[in-house]
Amino acid sequence: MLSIPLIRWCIKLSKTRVSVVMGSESDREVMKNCLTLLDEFTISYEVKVLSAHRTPEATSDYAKHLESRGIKVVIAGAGGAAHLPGTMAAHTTLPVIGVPLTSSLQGLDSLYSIVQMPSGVPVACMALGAAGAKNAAVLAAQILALSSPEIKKKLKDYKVKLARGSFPPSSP
Ligand code: AIR
Repeated sequence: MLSIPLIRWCIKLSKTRVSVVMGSESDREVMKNCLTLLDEFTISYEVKVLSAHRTPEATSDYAKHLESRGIKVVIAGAGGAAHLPGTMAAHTTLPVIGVPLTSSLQGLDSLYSIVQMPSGVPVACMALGAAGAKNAAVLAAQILALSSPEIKKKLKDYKVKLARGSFPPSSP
């Protein structure tokens, strides 16, 4: 007989819909803003640390298999020469949301790396840092809500909470 926590874990595992990737462990603190909101929307996700430059083969291999695993949206956060979102987009037809993370050039390097994709390979570029990490979760929820009335409802509740000031604006 399976225990209830184990059953919950199995359900969560089978319904993973969002992949959250980041270029380094050092990005996790800011990307936690994204994970917290995905939890708020009860959207199941997996988190991977992959680098377009340090682990290029593992990154492309992971991106190529997302769709067949049932993932619907990719969120990719990176700093510096932030090629992770673009690399993900190169290998999948899933929507890719990019989060530029601040680095030595105050994030301008990551912003330009993510926003200026060549035609034919879009990445939805969010704001820099924590605000972008949060918005990535909201945009992912909005994409999933197109086929999920439950997530649509959560988004509507979220907007009400925003208007009430229950979700304070993020620090830069
Ligand atoms: N990065 C890692 N591989 C490629 C890139 N662009 C980024 C990470 C992180 C920054 O480099 O996303 O924001 C610094 O990483 P680290 O590991 O040196 O702290």
